Amino acid sequence: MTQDRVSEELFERAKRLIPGGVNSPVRAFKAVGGSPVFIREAKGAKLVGEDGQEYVDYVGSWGPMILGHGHPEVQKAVAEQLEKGVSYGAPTRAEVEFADVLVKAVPSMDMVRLVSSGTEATMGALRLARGFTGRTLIAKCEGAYHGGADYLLVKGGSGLATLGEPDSAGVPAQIAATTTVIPYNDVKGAERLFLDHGHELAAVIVEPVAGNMGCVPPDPAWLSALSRLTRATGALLIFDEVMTGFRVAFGGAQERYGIKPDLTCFGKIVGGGLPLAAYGGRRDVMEQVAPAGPVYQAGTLSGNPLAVAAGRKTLEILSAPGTYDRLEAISAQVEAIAQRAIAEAGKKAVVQRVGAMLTIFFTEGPVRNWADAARADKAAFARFHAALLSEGVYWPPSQFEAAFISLAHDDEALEKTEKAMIRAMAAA
Ligand code: KE4
Repeated sequence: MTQDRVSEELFERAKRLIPGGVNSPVRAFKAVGGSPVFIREAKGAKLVGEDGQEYVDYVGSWGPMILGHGHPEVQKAVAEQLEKGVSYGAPTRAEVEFADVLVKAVPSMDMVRLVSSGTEATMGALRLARGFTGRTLIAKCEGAYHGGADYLLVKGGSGLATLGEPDSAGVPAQIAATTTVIPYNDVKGAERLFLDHGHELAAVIVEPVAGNMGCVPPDPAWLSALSRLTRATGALLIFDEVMTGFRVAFGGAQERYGIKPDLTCFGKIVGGGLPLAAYGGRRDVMEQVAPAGPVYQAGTLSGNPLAVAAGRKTLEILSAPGTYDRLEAISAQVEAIAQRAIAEAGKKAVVQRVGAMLTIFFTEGPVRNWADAARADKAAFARFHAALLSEGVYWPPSQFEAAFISLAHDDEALEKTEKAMIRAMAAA
C-alpha cells in the first residue's frame, strides 16, 4: 500500500495547531509509531483514509459504531431531528422516552441522568457516591480507565491498595490521595482494602470487563466479591459500562454476569456515535442529584436532541431479537481468525474476548490484570499493527486497547481481515 502522504502532511499541519496533532492522545499512534491515518469518511465496517485507501475498521470510534458506520436508519433519525433544531437547553419528550428505554434495558437502573461524555458520567457517579455516603475515599483498579477526572488519573502507590499517586501532570497529590488502587481480579486484595478502609469508602468503580488494559474478563468471583464487600460496608458499587454497555449484552456486563451495581455509567454506544453518555442506578441514590437533591451536576448539551435521536435509534435496532447472537457469531469468527494466524506464525500471543470486544496480547495468557498485560511485547504489537494497516485493516493503535466488532463486519470484511492477519502476525 502506498504510504499515506496526504495523512502525513495533514499530521504535520495538525501538530502545529493541536497538541500532538490530535484531539485525543491514543489517536496519535504514539504507542505503535508512524503517522496516524486521517479519515475522510466511513460506511459499514469500512473507513476511507484521506488518500482514498480503504480499511476494515476494528476501532469503531472506540466502541460507539456497533451497527457499523452510517447506518441508514440512524442517519434518518438524526436528519429528521436536524429539521427540528439541534439543541434547545430545555427538557424534551425524546429524552424522557430515551430515559425510559435505558431504565428498562438495565435492571439496576431506576433513574438516569444524561450527560455528554463518559468522563462526565463517571465524574457524576463518583460525586454522587461521595454525596450519598458522606465519604471521600474511592477505589479503582490498576490499569483501568474511567475518563479524565483528576481523582481517576491515579496510579497505584507502592504496595498494595495504598493511596493513589498522580498518573498525569496537573493532578494534585492530595486529590490523587482520595483514590486507592487495587489490582483487577484480586479478590484477596479487595478484601484487604475493605478490611482496612471499608467504612471510609464512598465507592468502588470498576470496568466489569476491563477494556483499557486490553480486554481482560472478570474472574468468576471478582464482581460478586466487589458486590458483597460494598454491600457489607455501605460503599457503592459503580460499574463503568461506558465500553461494555450494550456491547457485551443489551443489558451490558451486569446482564451478562448477573450482578446489580448501585450505579452504572454508560457512553459510546448509547449515543450512537454522537456525544451522549449517562449515569444512573438506585432511586434513593439518584434522587440526591440536583435539582432533586444536593449533589450538583449540570451540562449545556446534556440530552442533546441530535444525540438522543442517534442513541434511541441505535438501541432500538440493537433491541431486536437475535441481534447479539449475530454479533457473537461475527466476533467468534474474528477470534478464530486471530487464533489461526497466531498458530500459523507460531507466535507467543493470546486472544481474549468478551462478546464483540477483543484484544490480541503478545504475551503468554491468561492476562488477568495490569501486571500481566504490562508484560506484553509492545514492539511485536507495533509491528503487527503496522503490517495490518498496510494490508488495509485498521486495528486499535495500542496493545492496551480493545478491538471492537460491529454488525457490519460482513464476509468480505472478514476475508480481508484473515488475509491481512496471517501476513501481519508473521511480521509481528
Ligand atoms: P469519554 O470521556 O472518552 O467519552 O469516556 C471515558 C471512558 C470512561 N470509561 C471507560 C471504560 C472508557 O473506555 C472510556 C473511554 N475509552 C477510551 C478508549 N479506551 C476512549 C478513546 C479515547 O480516549 O480517545
